[in-house]
Amino acid sequence: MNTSARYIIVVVFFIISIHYIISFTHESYGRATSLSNLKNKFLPSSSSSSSSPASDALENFPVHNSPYIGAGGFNETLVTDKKANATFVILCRNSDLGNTVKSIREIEDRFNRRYRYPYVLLNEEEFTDEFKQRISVLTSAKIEFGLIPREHWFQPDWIDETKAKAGRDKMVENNIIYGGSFFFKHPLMQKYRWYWRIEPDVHFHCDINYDPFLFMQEKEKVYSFTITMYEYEATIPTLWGHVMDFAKAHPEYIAKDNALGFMSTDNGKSYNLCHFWSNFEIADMDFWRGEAYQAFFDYLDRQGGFYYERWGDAPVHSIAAALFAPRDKIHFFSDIGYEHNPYTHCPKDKGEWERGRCSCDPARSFDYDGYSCMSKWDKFMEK
Ligand SMILES: Nc1nc2c(ncn2[C@@H]2O[C@H](COP(=O)(O)OP(=O)(O)O)[C@@H](O)[C@H]2O)c(=O)[nH]1
Ligand SMILES: [Mg+2]
Repeated sequence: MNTSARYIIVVVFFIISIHYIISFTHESYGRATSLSNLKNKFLPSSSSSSSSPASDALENFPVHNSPYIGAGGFNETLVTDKKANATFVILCRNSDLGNTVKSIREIEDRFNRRYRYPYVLLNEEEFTDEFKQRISVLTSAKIEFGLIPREHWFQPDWIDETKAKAGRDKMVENNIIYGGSFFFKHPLMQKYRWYWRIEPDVHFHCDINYDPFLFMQEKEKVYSFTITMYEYEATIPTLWGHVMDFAKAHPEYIAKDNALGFMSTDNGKSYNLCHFWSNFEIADMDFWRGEAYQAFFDYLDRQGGFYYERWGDAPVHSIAAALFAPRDKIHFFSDIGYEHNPYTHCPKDKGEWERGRCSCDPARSFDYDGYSCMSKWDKFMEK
């Protein structure tokens, strides 16, 4: 072998060695110069179509060590030490599928992928197979799909339909008080004490880095909210009168240090229409199942106002919480960024907003909007 041939061999050997050393020490260089990558670059695309696009994509994509990507794909940082006996509950129709998917996706991302609380979805019709399948892939938590019993949904026979129709025509909007109010009686809900109500098409704007169910349990709260506002008077013209009749007849149910003063500044004579917006609720079902609320609901139900007027579950739940629970058992979750069209509660405390990595704009929070009752709540709780 002559000198120049030997010289070329040494140079080639040197280049190959450097290539291997850099391949091992620099991942991106190794990936860029891997044989499969070079093959993809230089061969026409049809020749690589037989290989799976997913594996190509993974190979070419930097996978970061992220706390969110666990061995099972998600839920790596599952919090398992202590859990409450709790569930999410969603009342929805088959036609709400797309929006229900969005709501569950958001609460999973912001909270539940680390806690894996179960879901109960309720409908007065059977959920379709497509509905169940599309919901089931969203979480590894248990999901149960329930049918609401007829008597928990439809208008009872003793209601005068002509009068009820007149009420419906006047209000246009069709309330679903029974569906929204009887979920805690549903057989699938019996095994749970705490629930978190979610609706299709709501948004969770901040990370929730602790367990609100356990918070409720440990602080002995019974009811919680994120948004409070005025109710339309036209939907409840006679409700307050009936509430006061009940309260007078049953002083034994009225809690000491209750929150009546938040809703009435003349000791119950008139109602200022403030209520908690019940599309978001984390609450204790033992409270709804208890004697006071049961007697209260039965009394209101006998007045027929759920049908003749449009009494909603929001004012009924709110008034019950205000009357039958001490005020310090009602909790405002200031740190849970929540949106139900058209209103958003966004944490205004900078620390909360930053810790939650919130995607909402605190300047546009509903809290101190003219239609919100938040400033009344603040003032009432300061006293
Ligand atoms: N299964 C079922 N769910 C319903 C029906 N109407 C409303 N809902 C659900 O009840 C909740 C409240 O309804 P929504 O239209 O959002 O009332 P709003 O928030 O008071 O305007 C949502 O979770 C809906 O998906 C219905 O006819 N059947
Ligand atoms: Mg709604």
